[in-house]
Amino acid sequence: MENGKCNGGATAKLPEIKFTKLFINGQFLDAASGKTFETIDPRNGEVIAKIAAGDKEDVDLAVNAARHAFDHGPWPRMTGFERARIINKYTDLIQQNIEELAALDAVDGGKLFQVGKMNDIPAAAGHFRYYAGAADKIHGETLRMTRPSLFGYTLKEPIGVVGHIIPWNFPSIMFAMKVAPALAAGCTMVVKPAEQTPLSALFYAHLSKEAGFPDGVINVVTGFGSTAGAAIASHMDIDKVSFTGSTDVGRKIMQAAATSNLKKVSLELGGKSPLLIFDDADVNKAAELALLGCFYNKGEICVASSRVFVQEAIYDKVVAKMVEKVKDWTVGDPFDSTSRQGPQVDKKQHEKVLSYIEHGKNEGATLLTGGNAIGDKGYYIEPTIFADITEDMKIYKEEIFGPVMSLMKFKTMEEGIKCANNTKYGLAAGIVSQNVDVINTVSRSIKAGVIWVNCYFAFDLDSPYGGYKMSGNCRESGMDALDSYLQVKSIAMPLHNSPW
Ligand code: TXE
Repeated sequence: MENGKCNGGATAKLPEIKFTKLFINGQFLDAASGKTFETIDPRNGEVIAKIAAGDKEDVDLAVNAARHAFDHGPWPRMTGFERARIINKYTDLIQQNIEELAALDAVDGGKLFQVGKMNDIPAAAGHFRYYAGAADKIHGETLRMTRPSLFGYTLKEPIGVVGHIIPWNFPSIMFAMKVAPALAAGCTMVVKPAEQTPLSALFYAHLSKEAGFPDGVINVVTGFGSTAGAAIASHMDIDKVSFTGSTDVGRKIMQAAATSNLKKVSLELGGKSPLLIFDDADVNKAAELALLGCFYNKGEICVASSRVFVQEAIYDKVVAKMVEKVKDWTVGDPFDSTSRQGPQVDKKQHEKVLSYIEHGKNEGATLLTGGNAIGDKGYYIEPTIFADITEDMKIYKEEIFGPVMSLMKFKTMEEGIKCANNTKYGLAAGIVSQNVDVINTVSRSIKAGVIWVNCYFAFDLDSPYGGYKMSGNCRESGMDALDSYLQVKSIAMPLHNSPW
């Protein structure tokens, strides 16, 4: 291959698949229809396991269990301390099973095993530990009230039964990001993992039983979006749906909520995030950040810096450095510790990314490196960089969700800001500069929910994360996420026996 290196065989052990059924009310069950679907290994297109295909009937069963656990069970009535104890035990169990969980995400989603082991699963555990610490710190406010005769205060109460619909690109982190704050708040829930990557969610379900959550608090219904996912979005007895995925499906979920019970909706959607490299940047560091920002997790990340803008004075140097460095961006088996990029998640995503690459070539962009599928087995694609992009090109405007970078040149800071904001999305942005005035002006001018300065993917449990514009309407991580699973109740009473 022309860029990147293709490496050899796997080095880590493949996981044993122990859990393939729905997890409802503390039991592993077949789907009511008896149907299953195949989950596929993207390294070779082979079937890993047959998984229960949950549908509306199964969602109803799971929602009934969650409803019963919420209305009559101990979970929302426990003290925060008691909830924290169980969530902490769950965290310990996740930490004891890091290798197995990382291996499940690697074989199911083509994600790098080493990165899973060092980052994704520890980060998932971190979410549970973080929100365990918050479970006993949920409180309302004493109000001043405008009428002196009234005493008023607020309570924060759990929102109720939550439906979590999660995507395939970060199966463990997404599970934890949604489930952990909802648990701390005292909610009960039904989780639908993506059909491409159901394996780790079922393992998390198994661990939840061992941790001692009461039955019905965490339910997992595997299945397809148009069936199980749609049943969650339109369910009359779910109080909130939290969704991460495509903007198109996000719109459908909002519509389903509007036409059913007006459940609350949290959406974390697509992106086309810009990285702005200013002419005072260190060329080597800037090139590294650009490659990492765009090709990490094979570009299957909603905050990928898929549009890279370089100020003209250093444009040629940065481009040359990226083209040199991408040669070391090794594409290969996700179990091989020398791989930096595994296969795309499935055939559909592989074909989608390759078709965008064809569009780029046909629309007149200059292919600097990559541009091809790798091998005849599995869903591997070369890290691909296009230059001479114009703003009307499809590859510039649409989320590709693969290892494809659009590279552009800008002259002034004002032009850079304008280019960065020229998108319907607003999830994240990166700035590479040493100039504090530039950093401050640009970070305040970009319409995005997350700005990373001289770094990229600087996620932190304490740092709220979410989109402006069509990238979504919620914040995950931090205390904002906890708040999104709580609702405020205002209570007022007269002081003394005075008229109010
Ligand atoms: O996503 P979907 P897909 C983007 C990315 C990618 C594209 C398509 O651009 O190329 O979306 O990926 C469930 N009602 N992102 O098709 O369909 C589905 O089962 C209820 C961005 O896989 O949005 C899965 O659990 N649920 C992204 C989840 O929604 C439905 C992550 C996501 O699937 C449903 C993934 C329906 N009608 C893809 N249809 C991000 N923001 O990180 C599907 N689902």
